[in-house]
Amino acid sequence: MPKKKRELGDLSVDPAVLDILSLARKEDYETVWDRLERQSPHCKFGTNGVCCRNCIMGPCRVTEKNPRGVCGADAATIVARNLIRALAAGAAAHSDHGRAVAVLFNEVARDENKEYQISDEAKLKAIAEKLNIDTSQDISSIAREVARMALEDFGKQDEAPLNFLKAYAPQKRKETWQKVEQILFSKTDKKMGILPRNIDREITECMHRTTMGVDNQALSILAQGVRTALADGWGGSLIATELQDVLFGTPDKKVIKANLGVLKEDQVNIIVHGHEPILSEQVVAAAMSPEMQEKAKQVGAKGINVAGICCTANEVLMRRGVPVAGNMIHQELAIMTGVVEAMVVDVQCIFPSLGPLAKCFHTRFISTSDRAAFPEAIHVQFDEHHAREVAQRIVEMAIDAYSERDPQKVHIPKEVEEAVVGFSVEEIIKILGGSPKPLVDAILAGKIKGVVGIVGCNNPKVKHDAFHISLTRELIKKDILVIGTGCWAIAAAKAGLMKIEAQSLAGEGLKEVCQALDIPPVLHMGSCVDCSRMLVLAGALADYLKVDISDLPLVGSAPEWMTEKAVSIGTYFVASGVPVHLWPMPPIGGSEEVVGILTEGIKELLGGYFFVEEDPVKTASLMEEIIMEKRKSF
Ligand code: CUV
Ligand code: SF4
Repeated sequence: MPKKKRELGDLSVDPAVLDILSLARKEDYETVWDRLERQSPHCKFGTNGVCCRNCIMGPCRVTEKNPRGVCGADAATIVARNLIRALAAGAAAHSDHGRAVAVLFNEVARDENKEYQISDEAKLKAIAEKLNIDTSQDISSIAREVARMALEDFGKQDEAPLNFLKAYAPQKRKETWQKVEQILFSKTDKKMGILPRNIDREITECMHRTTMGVDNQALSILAQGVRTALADGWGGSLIATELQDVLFGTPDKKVIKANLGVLKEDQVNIIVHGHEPILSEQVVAAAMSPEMQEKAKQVGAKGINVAGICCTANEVLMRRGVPVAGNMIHQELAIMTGVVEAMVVDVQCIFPSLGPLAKCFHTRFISTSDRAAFPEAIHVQFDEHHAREVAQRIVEMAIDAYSERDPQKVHIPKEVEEAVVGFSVEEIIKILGGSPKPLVDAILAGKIKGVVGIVGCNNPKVKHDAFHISLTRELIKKDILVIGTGCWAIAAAKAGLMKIEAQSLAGEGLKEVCQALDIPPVLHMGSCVDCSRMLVLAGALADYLKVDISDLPLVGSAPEWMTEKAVSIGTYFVASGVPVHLWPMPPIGGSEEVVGILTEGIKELLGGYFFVEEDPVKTASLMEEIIMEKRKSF
């Protein structure tokens, strides 16, 4: 007997999603929600983090009656180890992306790659200045020096903190981190470093420490987790963002369109999905070329339409104004519209279900990265040294597919929204007239009570976009400015919260500030690696006021999170001094000790901490309380 399906209306608040989902049910296309249902109820040991598979004396599952694994590890050890393994994987994903950008940037700086160039010299100089590089040299010397310092952060073997962390983190926060290392040492007699030395090394050390019989104490394990998260936020992710801006341009304010309605019935539709703009920038450029547009006309299409999904979408919408077809949950649904000629992917957040699904349509599901293979995909190997050629080949494959489209299967939801996007820190400062002062003044005057950064993901366990949207609405009503990235940002764009008209949904104070600056009350700051932009913004405000980030009325949230990357992001915000809300509950419930450290103990040390809440309205109130408390001493 098949289980009873959840009511459609419980799955998403996005009408475009519900539209395609009813089609899916009619046509029997399988979705992420169907598979979730078949996986439910989930294993309790896994949910609580108390299942250990780190050696084959196990796997072990600890319980109250049976509190130790075969090696003797208790719940706290197992939960903490599992958590930082997930964190390390997340940090690895962001940082391996950052490495690819740094390696390419180094080649461009050395004139060894002509497919890409330095597009934003001003940004390059700004980065160089932070890194204390002599900016009176010629551009390529500056670039080579920046590249060297970036690559060094992936490979240096000394004990000094990362070059980029030293250059970018605000003064008071760096002092806090040093102080915390001293406190932990004096309290425990064990060195517990939290300042990252080398991005790869911290990830490796997480793996080393969590293998059988190494680090067996929750605090010690979690301290290494903090160090690894900081290596991501102020290292790998930051390097990705900064060097991508130099190569592809720093985002500025622009209007884009969002939701499945951006797909065009009379055009060749190409979806770029995944994470790295090194690929998607080239696909966008190739598709826009007169030559390819002409080829599309020859097969009877009016042109070529590129749209994005997930963080690749965020990258190309921030810099090129490319429309976004949807967030993580939309990936299968986009193919079900029947008008996607090619779904082009690289790495991260790409369902392996896409290959078999694409087979029900004319859609070419094209994988490109040597790090990622998918069942039933067509692999077109991307190569930075022949980027244009490969991108053109991909576009041609899409054009070829157009004539195979089955008109019977075409079903494009009508939903499209407008959004004002492109809020890099540089653009925000520019809009403020060149300094953070007007924003700080608005906060001091109470027109803006504080700022909440929302990030990350959709998770089919949570009603799609519902938490993102109601939390955002509640916050702006309370005069709290909302900034953010990732799939949250796409949710907000689709819901119309990034339109200028959304000012009317804000409280009086926030509305006044947004009207004066001509910005929406909800700011799109980019992709997940661009969470580093939020760190940089927080750092700029802290340095401007000569305080620590933990003194500022800032709160973070990942209300529909699912990836390991979100564990890393949440932790680097906490470690940078920001309280962070999470929903769903992370898999740590099996150890009171770990829960205690992450929700309380860490607060005294680093200022930030985690809290969990299921209800968006309550979450907004809790955030307001935190912000009002911080404002007292501010
Ligand atoms: Ni990297 S990590 S679902 S695309 S935000 Fe989207 Fe953002 Fe989470 Fe993945
Ligand atoms: Fe079991 Fe210990 Fe091996 Fe984990 S490391 S599987 S707890 S014996």
